[in-house]
Amino acid sequence: MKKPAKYPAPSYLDPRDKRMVQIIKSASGAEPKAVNILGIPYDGAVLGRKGAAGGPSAVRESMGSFSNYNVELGLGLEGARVFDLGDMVLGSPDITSTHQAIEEEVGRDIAPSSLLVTLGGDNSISLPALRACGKKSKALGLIVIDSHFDLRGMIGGKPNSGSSYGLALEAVETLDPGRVVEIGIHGFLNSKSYADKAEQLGVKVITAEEVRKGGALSAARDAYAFASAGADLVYLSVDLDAVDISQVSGVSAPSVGGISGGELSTMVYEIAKNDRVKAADLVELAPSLDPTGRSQRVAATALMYLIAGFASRGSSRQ
Ligand SMILES: [Mn+2]
Repeated sequence: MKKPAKYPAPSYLDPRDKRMVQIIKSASGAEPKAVNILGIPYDGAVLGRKGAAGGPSAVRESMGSFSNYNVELGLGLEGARVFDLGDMVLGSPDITSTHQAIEEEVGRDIAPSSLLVTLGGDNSISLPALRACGKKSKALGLIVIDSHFDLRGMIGGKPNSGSSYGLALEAVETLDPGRVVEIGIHGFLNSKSYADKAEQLGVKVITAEEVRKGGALSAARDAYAFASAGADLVYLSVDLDAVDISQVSGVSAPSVGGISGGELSTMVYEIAKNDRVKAADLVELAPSLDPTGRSQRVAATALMYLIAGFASRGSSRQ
């Protein structure tokens, strides 16, 4: 069961400026050759501060501010096929059964030649989404943009918002750590034990400082080359806490020294241009923790660039 998505009405009507909210349509099921958006308003597994259940509706609200054209990219989204499947209705306090429901829904929503974007929700939702993608692929690749490794195991016998990639590497047979990249790791935010685990597994790490020094475009290209080698499906997972606290404070664990919202947009655009990227998530936005609305704007901007990347597929602009 899903609750229909709600977008704001355009604040003005100008026939020469079609707004993005006039382009996104509701759909009851995933459409082929389209960006399909699914809300997962769940924060029952967050290790820190709650609020991510408000993420999907806050991102949609913020979409009201966008036109459909991007001067820098020379790209218009007027003809883009973008559908919103609505929000999952998740009432159970039980994490395992909630994750099962998410896995089944994501499995249904990966359509041919489409990109599914799930709006979290806490970072725990990446695990059932990866399990669903594992069943759709012979060789799965994973690109993570996050301040944290999230390579933990279960805590108290349960998955949590810091365990998604660690548990996915155990549970998803088609996910080889040699096709996993983590971008944006920085600061005093991770233990040595998990840094060692990443290295031992062969996970590629691109730190926030390396993104600043080498540029977001090159980081995204390196990451995609690594994650897609031999893969038939690549999953992109974006934890908004990768972005510096000056732009994103509305997350469970805000970080100083993170990447910028612009760098995030550049990276998700570059990665989403590739056909094999069939699913992505934007997680951890907790709008109640940022009354300025800035964090939700960063998240909505990242969604715009994911849509733009998809719309650029097959064009000469690649
Ligand atoms: Mn994180």
